[in-house]
Amino acid sequence: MKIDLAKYGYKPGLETPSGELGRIVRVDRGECDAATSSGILRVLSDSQRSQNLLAPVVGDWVSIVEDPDLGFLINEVLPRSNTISRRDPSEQIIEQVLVANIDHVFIVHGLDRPLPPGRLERFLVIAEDSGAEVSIVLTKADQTEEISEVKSIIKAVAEDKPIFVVALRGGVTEGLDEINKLMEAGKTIALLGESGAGKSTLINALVDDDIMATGEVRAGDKKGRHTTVTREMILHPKGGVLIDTPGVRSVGIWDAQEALERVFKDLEHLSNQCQFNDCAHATEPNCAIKEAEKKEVIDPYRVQRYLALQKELEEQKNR
Ligand SMILES: Nc1nc2c(ncn2[C@@H]2O[C@H](COP(=O)(O)OP(=O)(O)OP(=O)(O)O)[C@@H](O)[C@H]2O)c(=O)[nH]1
Ligand SMILES: [Mg+2]
Ligand SMILES: [Zn+2]
Repeated sequence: MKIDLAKYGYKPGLETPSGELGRIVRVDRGECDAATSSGILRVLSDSQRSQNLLAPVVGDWVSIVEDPDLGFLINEVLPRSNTISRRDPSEQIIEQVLVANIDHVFIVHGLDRPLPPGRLERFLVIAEDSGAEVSIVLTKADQTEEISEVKSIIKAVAEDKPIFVVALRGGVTEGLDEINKLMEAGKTIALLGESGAGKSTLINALVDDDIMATGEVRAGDKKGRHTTVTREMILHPKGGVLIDTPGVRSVGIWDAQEALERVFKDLEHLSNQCQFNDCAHATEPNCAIKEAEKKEVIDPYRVQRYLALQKELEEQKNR
């Protein structure tokens, strides 16, 4: 089936000198699905032969060639306009690129559970670091009476981010229109959030089709069951694509100093008024952060979380 790659985000300038242009819509071990103008192709990532080939991720634009023995091969990953990256969850201190070439990130939270501000801050830093737009989507509005409390938690750590609220249950689809308005041909939106947050349910509702499997959360603690196990790109009827991702409890930030400073610009701004340039906001005299804490104009827990994230980045630099 022919595919109009403009719907998948093709922009002039994305050219391959040799081979066919494709966009990675799904990655399994060593094999990927790629959308090309002639349809979805199953392609191998040619990293055995070309050692320096980047491992392709969902959202990548690639050049595909046909090998008489091996079939379709990716022979080049085109330069990425941006990535969403986190620290690899393995022991090693390395980067893991989650998705590439993203226009908008949705941080998805289910209102059937509490929202720890520290978790939101971490998601904000990795989303902000991509340079894409960032919004927060609250799902399961039918499951809580405390939406305004949750909104004030969000305002305290992400005051400038748009918040969307949806309720999707038994045929009820509240709040979808606002999100559907954002969809347009060529736009790529990635969804991040905890397992059970309702990412796949939201995508199904947006595309009005049961494409992604969804799973009940555990009755007691509302924990998700990790239903989605691979990152996957889904085409929206208006054009534009949504990327579903497996749920993660928390993310390790990666090489995101500037994003950290933007997410914590309130504290960055204050710390410019400390007496010492390298103030650690601990026991130094004339520390603007400590003074603001004493006056109770800033949340000391937010300061602690900020310093912990800074330390995390320092440790990565010094490895
Ligand atoms: N009541 C209600 N339930 C919802 C809503 N959105 C999602 N759910 C339910 O929440 C559960 C988890 O939804 P999923 O879409 O599988 O969550 P997910 O974020 O994709 O989870 P993982 O794939 O594990 O990361 C399912 O039982 C959904 O039916 C909502 O707005 N209201
Ligand atoms: Mg899912
Ligand atoms: Zn200070």
